[in-house]
Amino acid sequence: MRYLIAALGITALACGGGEQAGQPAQQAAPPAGQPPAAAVPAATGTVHEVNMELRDGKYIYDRVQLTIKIGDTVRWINVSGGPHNVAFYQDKIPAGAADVLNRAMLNRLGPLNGPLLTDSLAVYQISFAGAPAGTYDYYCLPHEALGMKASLTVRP
Ligand SMILES: [Cu+2]
Repeated sequence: MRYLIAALGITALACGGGEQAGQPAQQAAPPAGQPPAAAVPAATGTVHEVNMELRDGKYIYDRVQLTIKIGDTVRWINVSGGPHNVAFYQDKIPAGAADVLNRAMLNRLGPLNGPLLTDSLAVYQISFAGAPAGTYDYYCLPHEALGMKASLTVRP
């Protein structure tokens, strides 16, 4: 997908630069408003926020249990006590979820393992478009031993 976007960008630049006054553009640009060729699972546009905090001496996700719908997005916010991250347990997610998550999670440290957020109020978000329904248990890599864990339920 990245390559496709890059190629389109170059094409657009080449067209614009090569265009002479009084000459029609030679290359037809892809029709505007056309959906991308690849099938992209539908996103609902709903965003759920989960704060990651050090509160009363405990490292927490402020929503230990959160239920969302397939296609929703979850946004984690580094409020205090960081660095924090979001890492899913390989054996505590539905069948087929790992592939979806590994595609949806940007800048991963490794499989199912999101980047460490160090900046105050830094955010990390994951789209659950195309994700299988079920329970997703996750933890914070730096604070797992201190009990920083939570669970998402994804509903159809
Ligand atoms: Cu943490």
